[in-house]
Order: sequence, then C-alpha cells, then structure tokens
Amino acid sequence: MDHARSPYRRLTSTAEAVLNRNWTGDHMVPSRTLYPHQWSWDAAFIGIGLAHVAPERGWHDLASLFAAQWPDGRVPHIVFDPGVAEKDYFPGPAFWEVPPVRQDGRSVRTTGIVQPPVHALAALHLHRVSPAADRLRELYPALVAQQEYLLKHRDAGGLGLVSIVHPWESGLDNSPSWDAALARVPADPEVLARYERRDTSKAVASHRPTNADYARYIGLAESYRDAGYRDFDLAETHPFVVECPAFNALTAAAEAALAEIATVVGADPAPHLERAAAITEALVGHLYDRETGQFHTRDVRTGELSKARCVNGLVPLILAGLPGEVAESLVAVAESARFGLPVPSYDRTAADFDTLRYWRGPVWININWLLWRGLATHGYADRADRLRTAMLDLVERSGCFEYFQPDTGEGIGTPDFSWTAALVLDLLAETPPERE
Ligand code: 9WN
Repeated sequence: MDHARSPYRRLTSTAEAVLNRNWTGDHMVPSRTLYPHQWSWDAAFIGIGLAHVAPERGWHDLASLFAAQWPDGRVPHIVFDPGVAEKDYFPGPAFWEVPPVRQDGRSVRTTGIVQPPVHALAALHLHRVSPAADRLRELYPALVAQQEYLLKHRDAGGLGLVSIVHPWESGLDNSPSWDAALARVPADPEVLARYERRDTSKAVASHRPTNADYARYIGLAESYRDAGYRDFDLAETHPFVVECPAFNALTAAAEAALAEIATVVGADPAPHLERAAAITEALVGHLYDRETGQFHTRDVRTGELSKARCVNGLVPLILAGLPGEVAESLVAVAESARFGLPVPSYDRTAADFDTLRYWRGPVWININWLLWRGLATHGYADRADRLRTAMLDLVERSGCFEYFQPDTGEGIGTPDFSWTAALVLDLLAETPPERE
C-alpha cells in the first residue's frame, strides 16, 4: 500500500494505531473496553486487514484461535484471555462452564457456541497478500474440521444448510431476522436478576440489545450449556434453531476458499467445490424469496421464513456461484430505498427500523465489506467502487467505530473497533476478490 500517495493518509495511520493498541501480544481484542477477549469472526476480518500491515500478527491471531478448537471441530465464538478478570465481560468463562483447553502451553477457556466461518477466506487472503504456504498448510486441516462440524453436526433442518442455536452465533446479535423465532423463547426477567450485564455499563444502553433480548440470550445459552453443548435432536429439543442466509453464504464461501487453499497445499479441491455448489443451491432453493428479491432466515422448528428484510439476506451476493438473476435482484434491493449504499443492517422503511440499536438499523463495516466484494465478484465494478468510497469517507469522518448511525454517519458503539480498522486497511489496498 502506498500510504504517502493515498488520499486517506490520516485514515491509514488511525486504523493502524487502533490495531496496535488492540494487539495483546498473542491476539487482537475487538475492543479494549467492551470486548476484552478474542472473538472468532472478528479474528478473520482482522486478519484480512493485518495482511497488509502485519501479516505475522494475522497468522498468529488465527493460530491462537484455532488452538482452542474443540475436538469435534467447532471453533468457539470467544476464547477467553486468562489474564482478564471474570467481572470484565459477561457472560464470561464461569458462565459457560467449558473445561479448559491447552493452548501454547497455557490453559484457556472458551464459549461453546460458534460464529460464521470467515476464517478460510481470511487465510486465503493473508496468503495472497503475503504468501505463506506453510501457514496455510498448518491451518488447512483445522479449517476443514471447522466446516465438517458445521455441515455434519449443525444440519438440524436436514436441507444441507447450517443451523444456528443462538443469535450470538450469527454475529448479528439482535437482528430483526430472529424476532419471530425468538418470540417463542421466554424473556424471563429472573434470568437478569441472577446476573449483571456488563455491556450497558461500557456502552450506551439504547445502542445495545434490550433487557428482554438479553434475558433470552442468557436463557438460550444456559439451555445449550445444560444439554452439554450437544447437537443431537436440536430441532426437537432446543428452543431456537434457525438457518441464517449470511452464515450459510459464508459457509459456502469458506468451501470455495478451501478449494483454492487445497490447490496450494496439495489437497483435492473437488470436494470443496462440490460442497460450495450444494450449499449455494440449498440457499437459493430454501431461503430465497422471489417476491422480496432477497434471502430470509428460516425457522427450522416451524419451517417458516422470517418476513423481516435484514441485511443478512443480501450477504449471499458474495457467492460467485449465485444465479445471475438472484445476484441482480440482491443488488437492486441493496440500492433501493429499503437499504442504500452503505447498507444499514435493516430495512429503512420498516416501522421498527432503529437508527441506533446495534443490528436493527446501524451501518456495520464488515457486512458492507462483504457486499463490496460481492459487487466486484458479480461485475458491478461501479457500484463496488461507490460503496468502497462511501465506507472510507464514513470512517475517515467518524473514526473506527463499531457501527454508524445510518442517516448522520455518527460513530456509535465502541470507538476503537478492530474490524473497522482492519477492513479499512483492506479497502485502501483494494485487493481484488478471490474467486468465491
Ligand atoms: C457477543 C465482538 C462481537 C462481534 C459480534 C457483535 C458483538 C457480542 C456482544 O461483538 O457481539 O458475541 O457482547 O454483543 O454483535 O458480531 O463478533 O466484536
């Protein structure tokens, strides 16, 4: 990256400074204040940016995350830093009750849920920007095991799609995409009487999920935990089981990335390509709605598609194998009055669109970065360019915030947010997308 000639010179140094401050020596924290541990899909987005400025840190971050992978292949959504006190994040290791795993000679604890598998994409990106075939070779079996866990243990609906068992697994925690399914999960106020939320003491409460949602999150995590984090008979026994279009699109994109990685490490790319095609076909067959022109979340327990038009329903645009007319429709919806570039996290015309509350309206950079790549992949170069400039202008003006008010561009949530900083560095480098 030629920093000196970039029109965003200040932004480059701001983003690099955020990543330097959030590096612990072992891994990157999403935020020193709000998220003081290591998060799964954050590490992937962060690696994509670190590829340009500190690739060794990017590889190290991924390696330390995968060192906490469970024997069944699941990659936990949080790896807790043993040096951070229990009181500094809720729910912490004492809540999840997962036995410690050995990681680089020390003992670490994790959660028992997952997040979207963006890691193969990140590893391929790191290798393309800064070739490291050995690193790729070391990580490949772990990336394959991650996919096998999702595709074998989490196909609760039997359609060849991955189910999530908790809104936190989506990474889009309080998206309206889960409202219909969550309505059947009791919001027990007793649950919050037993615990204390930490997030609302570190961020503005009206920008975070509501107490009712939090009570449901805790109740769901408790029931999955108390069932031993087992994925057996989920659709019959667990109260929340849904197929998210973004999670599944990222799972298919991971298979496409693994096919490329396989060719580098001397493995067979064919099974990965087959799986990418099969997931894409299942997505289009079961989660796409021709009337709304976008994808929707399916509640596995009822078989119904959520009516909410959320940004996770546009993310399948990242898939090169998407039929042309579906891609065209997603682009039209993204540019319509319902969204607009950069896309907010929810339909602007919905009665409950909320410009401040987390995934119910604000603009997030990781999702827009995925759409930017999707636009480029499907040949919408002008739109991709417009979106890139809009994202860079937004972050230059407001800072590396966690999310942004969609009308004013004001930065909200935590200010020094790692994936915003990292993805800005990638946007500045303008690496062409891999063939997903
Ligand atoms: C729960 C760390 C994570 C992101 C998620 C985002 C938020 C956590 C929280 O922060 O979730 O996992 O405490 O709200 O929604 O996407 O990975 O940045």
